[in-house]
Amino acid sequence: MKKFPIVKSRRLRSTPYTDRIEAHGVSSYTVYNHMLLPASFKSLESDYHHLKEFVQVWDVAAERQVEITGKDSAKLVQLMTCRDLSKSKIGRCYYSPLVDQEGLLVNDPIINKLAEDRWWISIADSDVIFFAKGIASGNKFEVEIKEPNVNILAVQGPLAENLMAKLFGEEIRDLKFFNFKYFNYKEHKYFIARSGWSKQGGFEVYVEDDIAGQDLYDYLFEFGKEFNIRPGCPNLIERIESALLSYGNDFDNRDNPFEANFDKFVNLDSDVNFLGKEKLKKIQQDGITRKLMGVKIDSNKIDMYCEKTLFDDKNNIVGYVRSATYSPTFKKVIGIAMINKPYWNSKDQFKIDIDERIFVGTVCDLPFI
Ligand code: THG
Repeated sequence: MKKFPIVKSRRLRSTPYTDRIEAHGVSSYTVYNHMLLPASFKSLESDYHHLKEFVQVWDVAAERQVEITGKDSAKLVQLMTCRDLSKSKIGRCYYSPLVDQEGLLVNDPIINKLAEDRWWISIADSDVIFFAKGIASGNKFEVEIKEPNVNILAVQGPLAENLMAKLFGEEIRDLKFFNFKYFNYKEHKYFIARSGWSKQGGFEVYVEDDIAGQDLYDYLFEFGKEFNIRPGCPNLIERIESALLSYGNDFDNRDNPFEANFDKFVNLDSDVNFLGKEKLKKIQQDGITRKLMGVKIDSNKIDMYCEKTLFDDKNNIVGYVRSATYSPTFKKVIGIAMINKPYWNSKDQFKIDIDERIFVGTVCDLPFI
């Protein structure tokens, strides 16, 4: 595939860490929430092996926050998600699908509860702020909605905890998965959650002050030498193997939460009020006819810039691959695909055209690892 440079502008926002990651050899970017998100450093495969063994610092400022404060903030946040947040606690993070009035997916953020009347919705790549403002205005809610200047640095990998303990102290080891707390280093205070878009373990630092963030970036590399630290970013191979879903790639506003395997986050039996609740009840009763599953393809490469159709031996459509990559662990292409119901049995075979050659693949369950 021919490669083209991407032109920077104010519309395509940089982050407080852009100068640093460019000095550290970022080799490609993607665009996420109208912002630069690094996609590779040394190479996808080199970054992948390193992430699974050591520790990396990621500029994931593109995971923007939508801050909702005020008297009706809890009502507004609940209206946007099909996950029951009525028993939610301050200091916790909640992975929560956002659904519209049709019962279709709008985003899959982590919702952080900072206070009863203060929430940060840590969004994937869609304009949640306008969705929130529309709902607030239609309901005449007393809320303030804004995008604060918060820029996340993720520290990911099996050595992340050891590195973070050196900076923030041993008590950071007690922070539980999907909990957050404030920790101090030097003169700054940092909001730190145990979370991150990899299954290798780690933390996310929600930085509220650019200078504090840039200092932290430099300190992490200084203290990280002994842990073989490297700059990194969400890794396509690792995240597909782990089945961490990507809004806009694996699912979007044409799909409902059952099709995206979000069943455990769709709380239809609770008495909370959210958009699309009745539609989702109907969808659940009728049953879905397609869902996201894994695919393995006997090829050593695939370029993904649009959905790729899968066919059975009679040329019926099996489904569509939405993300895929070569996996050095499986020694073949693995992907996430929307698969039609007759083909949900693991091991069902299909054909796929890659660069005008026909390859054979099989359907499988997620995650791969
Ligand atoms: N961190 C933060 N914000 C984010 C992301 C992130 N916003 C955008 C995007 N990622 C949102 N999507 C996801 C998808 C999966 C997870 C987090 C955010 C995730 N899932 C765990 C899993 O699948 O095992 C845990 C889910 C659970 O059971 O609660 O971590 O990465 N700040």
